[in-house]
Amino acid sequence: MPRPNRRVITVSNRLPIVVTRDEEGNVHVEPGSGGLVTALAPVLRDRGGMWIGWPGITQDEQIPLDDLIGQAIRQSGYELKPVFLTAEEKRLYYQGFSNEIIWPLFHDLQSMCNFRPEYWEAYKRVNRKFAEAIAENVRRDDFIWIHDYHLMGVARELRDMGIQSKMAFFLHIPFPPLDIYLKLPWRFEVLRSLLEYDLVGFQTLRDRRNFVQCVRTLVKEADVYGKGQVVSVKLQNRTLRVGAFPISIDFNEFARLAESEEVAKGAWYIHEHLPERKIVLGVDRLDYTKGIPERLEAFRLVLQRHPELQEKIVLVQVVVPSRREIPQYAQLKEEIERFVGEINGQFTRSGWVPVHYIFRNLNRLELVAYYRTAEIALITPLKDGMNLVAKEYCASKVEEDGVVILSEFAGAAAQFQRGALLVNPHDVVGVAEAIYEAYTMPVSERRQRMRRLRHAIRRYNIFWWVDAFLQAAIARRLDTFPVLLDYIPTEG
Ligand code: ADQ
Repeated sequence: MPRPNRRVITVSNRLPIVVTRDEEGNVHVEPGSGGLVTALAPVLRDRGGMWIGWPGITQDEQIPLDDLIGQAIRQSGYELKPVFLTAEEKRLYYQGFSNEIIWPLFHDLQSMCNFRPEYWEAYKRVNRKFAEAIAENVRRDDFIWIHDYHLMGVARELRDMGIQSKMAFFLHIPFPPLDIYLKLPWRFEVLRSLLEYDLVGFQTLRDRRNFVQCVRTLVKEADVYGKGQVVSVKLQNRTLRVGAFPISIDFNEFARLAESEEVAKGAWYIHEHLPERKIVLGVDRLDYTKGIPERLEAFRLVLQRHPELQEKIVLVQVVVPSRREIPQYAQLKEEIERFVGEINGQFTRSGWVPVHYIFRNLNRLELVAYYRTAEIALITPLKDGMNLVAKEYCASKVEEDGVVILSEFAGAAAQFQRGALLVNPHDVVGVAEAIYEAYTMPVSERRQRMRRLRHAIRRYNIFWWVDAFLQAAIARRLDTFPVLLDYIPTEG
């Protein structure tokens, strides 16, 4: 473990705060509440660390945030340092380089990339801005932990500024195979910057292997050695570690919420309106990587192939609005809505609507009520770093009954292979048949599978993840890690 007095400086694109405006135009700031914040908050509080990031509104909006951030700091118990972006930086660095290049490329969708040189220039500029904010606040002994694909270039900038502190990076999205990575016009610069960290962490062994293969191929002097969860990369003058750390959730928090009276009431209310029907649940951010149209097609197919399921199941598809300034996202929304309309038009009978479509943010209690009440979770991304919805669903199944249908291409598949029904999301017939299998699965098998899943998620929770990552960054020996598995499909 890092020395107890070593401060942790966490850096992510977004600060863990939510800035909202009420009907009268007053601005409010509240501390964020995701899994990462929950896990890192005690670490930051105990060690006196800080979180550096963009507050989510641009300088051009001219909203004075100082007092509000001061308030958020008092509530969260650790320091928050905002990095301000202009509207143009947001457009080129965030929407452009991060979300029109790296996001699609790293999810194997190179045809959706928009490789504009001005995006790269802005990315470098903003990464330097983040590096400057870190340099102003860091002490020699601090541990700097940088998150995600928006900030891959920060290490290079910091080293150029002479910062010697230990630095680690975690990539929340997949790392692509060599053939795809090679398409990136700035492939050497990005790789070289990643190699400036002391530890680079990925979600799965597959991502780690992809990264190592890119390093071996593109960086002639690199020598990779070791095996297991964490390996070492030796360069001319230094060595860094590269590892796989499957991110997780605060299991107990979800289980506790699921057992609360509010959630029990909410869950009852949802099912009361869908009597004697099994609920198949999909929950995703609006994103083309989540495979929502393919999933709808599979649902249509199961109703056709097994007509006895008609009037017996409903698909509740929750979509969280996201990145709507990017045209592909707006198109996707239209495609989903057209598809839902078509399926409902084709199958609806008096008293039964097959697809219930919800397009908005749900609060935690509503979300957990859906998790708790749905008999089947249908989680079929075309590619996903991990997928926390799958883990949240299992943690919320306090009665240990429920079936997970999960894409082989979600990072979570490796950990779920003994409990979930794993599917190829492109194989819509296969997904349709998995829905049928889940629907007809005997209760004893459902329970056995769900128990296994819950056991693994309870054990390898978000607190385990933070500890494992910090240990890999600092520990001398690396033999204390559990053996991680990969998922490899088998025939038949
Ligand atoms: P995401 O792509 O956002 O994250 P995911 O891991 O599924 O994907 O997390 C989504 C989060 O949003 C979940 O915590 C869920 O509870 C929340 N959420 C979903 N629907 C909601 C709704 N309607 N209302 C409110 N909240 C909702 C990226 C990567 C993932 C990786 C995570 C963490 O793309 O692969 O698992 O980071 O590393």
